[in-house]
Amino acid sequence: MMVAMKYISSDSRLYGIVDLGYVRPEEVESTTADLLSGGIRILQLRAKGVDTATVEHLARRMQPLCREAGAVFVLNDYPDMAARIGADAVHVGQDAGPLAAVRAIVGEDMLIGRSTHSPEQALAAVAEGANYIGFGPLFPTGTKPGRPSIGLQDIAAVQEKLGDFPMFCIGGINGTTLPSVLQAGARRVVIVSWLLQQPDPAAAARDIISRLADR
Ligand code: 3NM
Repeated sequence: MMVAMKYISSDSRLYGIVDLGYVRPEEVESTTADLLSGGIRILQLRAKGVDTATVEHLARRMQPLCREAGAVFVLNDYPDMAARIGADAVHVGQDAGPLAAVRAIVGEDMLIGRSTHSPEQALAAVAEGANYIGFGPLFPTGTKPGRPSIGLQDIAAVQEKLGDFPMFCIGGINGTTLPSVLQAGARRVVIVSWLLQQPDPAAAARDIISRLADR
């Protein structure tokens, strides 16, 4: 059966991550439900340093919740697992090698996202066939400790070159830093720790999404 590639809608402006650095395994489903009810329509499972059987178990729990909400479910880091479970997208870093190799594993119908940390890497990822990119970290962040921040100065130029291509700015974005990120030309953002640590993540997501509308 041909399965159409999922599509990152032009109004998917806020990308959420259920990151096991902040969410306990037993909270993965409730956190997923909260973020989806807040309107997030692209949601990743990020489980660094967790055994692969647990990652797969959690991915298989998140996936139907995302599907039911019409959201893109993204698995971080494991192209073979993403293919096995039929994820909508796989997200890989700069260390994952050429995207053609990732594409060979996941097939033609899966979205591929790549982390990029400079304008050169951003343009290269798009040229290599990424379906979306992350661009950051804009600010220092405890979610990727020790990673140098790249600042805001390149966002507008890269976004200009990419047109409507989905570029998600990431790293240290929160309710307070968001205005400066938008002012710098960002249209889409990933917010991890701040969103997960809000008393009401669904309400916080809703508020951020309203601030990102019509970018
Ligand atoms: N990737 P927070 S920055 C997962 O620049 C991740 O590629 C980054 O988390 C990159 O919103 C980052 O908590 C952490 O800062 C984002």
